[in-house]
Amino acid sequence: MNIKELSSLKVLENNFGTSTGLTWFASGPKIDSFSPTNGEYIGSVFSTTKEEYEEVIAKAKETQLFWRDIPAPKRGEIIRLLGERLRKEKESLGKLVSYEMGKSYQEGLGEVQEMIDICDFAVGLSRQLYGNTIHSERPGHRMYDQYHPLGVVGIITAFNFPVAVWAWNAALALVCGDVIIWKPSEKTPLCAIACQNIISEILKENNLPEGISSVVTGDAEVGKWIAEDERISLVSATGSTRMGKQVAETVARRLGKSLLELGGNNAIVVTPSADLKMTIIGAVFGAVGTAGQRCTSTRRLIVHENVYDKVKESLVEAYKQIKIGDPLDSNNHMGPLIDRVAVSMYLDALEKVKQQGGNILVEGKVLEGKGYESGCYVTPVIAEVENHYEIVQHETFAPILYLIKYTGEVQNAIDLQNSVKQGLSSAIMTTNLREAELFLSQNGSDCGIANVNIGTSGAEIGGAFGGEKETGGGRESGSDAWKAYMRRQTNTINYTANLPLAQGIKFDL
Ligand code: UN1
Repeated sequence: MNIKELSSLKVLENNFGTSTGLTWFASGPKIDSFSPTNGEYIGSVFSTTKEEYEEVIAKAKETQLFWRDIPAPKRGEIIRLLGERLRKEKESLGKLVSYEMGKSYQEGLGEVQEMIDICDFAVGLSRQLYGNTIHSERPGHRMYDQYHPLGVVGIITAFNFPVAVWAWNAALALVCGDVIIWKPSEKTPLCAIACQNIISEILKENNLPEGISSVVTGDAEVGKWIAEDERISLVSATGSTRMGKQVAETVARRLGKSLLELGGNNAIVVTPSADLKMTIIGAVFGAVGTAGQRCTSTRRLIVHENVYDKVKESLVEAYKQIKIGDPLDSNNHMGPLIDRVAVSMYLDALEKVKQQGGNILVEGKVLEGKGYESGCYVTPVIAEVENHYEIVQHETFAPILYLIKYTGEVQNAIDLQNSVKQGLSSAIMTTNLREAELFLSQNGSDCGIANVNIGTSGAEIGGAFGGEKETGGGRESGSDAWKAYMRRQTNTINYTANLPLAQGIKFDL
């Protein structure tokens, strides 16, 4: 791809990795960005030094006092403009995502669509930051709760959704009256620069000050500064469970708030009554979409013995059709993994599957030759395994789909589905109402997302997104996820000349 096509995003105009909203600076070690699609060097950014970080946080802190005073619907107007600008930049930003991260162009566009959708959602939300009115137990008293801006929000994002996850957090936090500091993955710094350039123009056009939306770049050390920083009220972190545990511990030590969206080990349960055509499409997209690097990717297929052989055959057949190659070429279904480190993790996992007794149905390999020069293209794998294998219990960020057989009642499949440490996304394919309802009941899936007759990935922004157990418990995006970005206050007002105490306590002087 010709990177000049992306000139509207200004990603190559400067190579500073720090921004306080309107201006760019930074002088720390260089981060180079290479495209996994062809191995070519795209550009570099200078990472943020500790002194520069201090400058960013001081500015953010100061500006939050200004921003929290702007009426929420007016803040919403800025997000409306952001959504408008994203509509204009959808193709160019989608291309950059595809080129720098390696997901298919369709999925790159899908990611930008999520950004647009969350902006629309946040604009409406800016007039709906409701609290409840509560009937007081005391005469002449009124009670209600209200939500105030929280302060500075730190956003740590992963490479796999290099723009959308920032937007989920940014759009909500900004309408809620918070200011934001973003630390993107060092694997996709140019996507972050593009987003920051987009929001920066809107801030400039509206004469808004520095410090509303900032970016800092660097490795885990920069993430640690954010997690340790008492001036940051909420740390929203998306990534591996390992990273999330470190962030959670550090933030908890200072009793700060964290919002964690970590690993998944997502399964689709396929019951005897499942529509198999739908099942195969849902499972294949879930397993190979984004080359298996979504946190909602389908990792396990738990299939009833009555339909097991049929599902197995259809899947193997479907995998033969998958075209792997340049993600910007719309004929291809699957692009590369993010880098060679990811490739070696994939190979390592395949080794373990074999060692632990798995039966490989569709072999995995690293592709070589024309078009595959980056060394990041691999083939998607299907392996027959048992759920308790150590490797199956782990999230491997690669296109490896595990096939697991269950017998008897659907409860047995649900138990297998729940027998992992992660709890993000889950699905059941069934036309049996009893099975579907059981799966969604308190005795069913223990995940934050539970679907019927759709796959595990591709959640809409309107629902709260996140999961339980080692997935971290946070909820981002739709529904009432905004509440995490605000502080709640309960107010009681006495409009009488008496002072009755709650709980019926008598206290006279
Ligand atoms: C992620 O993988 O970090 O459900 C987020 C999906 C997307 C979000 C995935 N809406 O696949």
